[in-house]
Amino acid sequence: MKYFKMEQSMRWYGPDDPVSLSDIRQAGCSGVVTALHHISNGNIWTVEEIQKRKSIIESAGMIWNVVESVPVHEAIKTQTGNYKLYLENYKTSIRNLAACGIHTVTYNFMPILDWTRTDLAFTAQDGAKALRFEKAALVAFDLFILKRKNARLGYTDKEIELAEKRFAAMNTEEKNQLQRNIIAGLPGSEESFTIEEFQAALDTYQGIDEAMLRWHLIDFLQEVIPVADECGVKLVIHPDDPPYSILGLPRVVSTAADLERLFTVIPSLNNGLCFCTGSFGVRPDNDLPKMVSQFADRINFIHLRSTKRNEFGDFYEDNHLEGDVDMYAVISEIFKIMQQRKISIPMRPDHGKQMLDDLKKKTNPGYSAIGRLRGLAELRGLEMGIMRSVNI
Ligand code: DNO
Repeated sequence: MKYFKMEQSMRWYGPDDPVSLSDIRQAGCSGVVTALHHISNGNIWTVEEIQKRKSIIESAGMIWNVVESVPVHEAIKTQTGNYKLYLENYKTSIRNLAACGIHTVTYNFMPILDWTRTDLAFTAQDGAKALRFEKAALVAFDLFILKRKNARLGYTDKEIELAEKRFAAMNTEEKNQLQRNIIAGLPGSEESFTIEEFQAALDTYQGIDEAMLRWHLIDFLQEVIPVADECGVKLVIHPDDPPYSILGLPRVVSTAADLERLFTVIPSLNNGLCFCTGSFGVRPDNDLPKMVSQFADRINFIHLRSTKRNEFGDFYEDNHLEGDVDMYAVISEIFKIMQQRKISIPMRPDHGKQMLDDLKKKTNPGYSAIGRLRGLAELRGLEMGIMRSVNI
């Protein structure tokens, strides 16, 4: 009996990525997930540029199976300035990708910041380095570095007290590092800010609450999904990371209820989901295996990783089969939906610790070769175990 398995893929940041296509191939991948990072946000991805990237990947013996991401310009999220032009450009990029045979496109709708961590080199118990989000550090940044107006109103007295202590214990370099980690742009986020620029960006969200941002997302989808339908492209939204509001900014893609609304308003199956276990898994009220079955026909791309949270709202990125995510239960559900839909869904091991030889190298935080290879190897082993047990 032939079973459908996840399509093993890895993210590649393009020709400047210290991890090469040959490394990715040796890790056992057939798919490469990438983006044209050199095209600035809002501009058109031309057929020529797409083809160029595609042929580099194909010459290395793999396929460009998923775009991550065609970023949504801030003006579209706030519906200001030139946003209509950016919407048209977005549609053109989708059409051009389809013309080149690339049919899965990831995006997110997080205001200003893409994913956020406070510590990019947290030493885990085993000596490897992991990414971490520490609530007290984020609150300290907000109150004492950014000094956002009325920020205190969003925190409890206890949270403020912890942040004060945390900040008092930091030296200048640690404060600078914290600021860089939060606003200087993690790999894959297309924007980078100074404190002044960041404050100006925050100001553009004055008056935009959750309800309004949700409408802007729906308006965006109402424009682009018909184009996706016309050219057979699956758009997949990446959830908020972390999956709740930070720095007073609204966030609308954090829970099953958020997704349900989006899919009800725009039912086309090309209005899809990038199921990121690491992002959703930070909230204990997100039941991941249940969400896989609830959104079975929407999931067209999968990010697998696991976080470990504590009672203060901190979390760090644990080994892929450890932490709070029940990876066995998640992959079992994914395996089931792939057989029902009779498709292989592209999957990438999301992030990985910096470990072994990579500790001596300059790597993109979360995207070192060896940590991700470890994750991928464990995940495919788990999938094989699940497959062989249904086979018996
Ligand atoms: C982080 C990534 C995100 C993701 C975007 C999708 O490691 O998962 O940067 O690519 O949010 O648009």
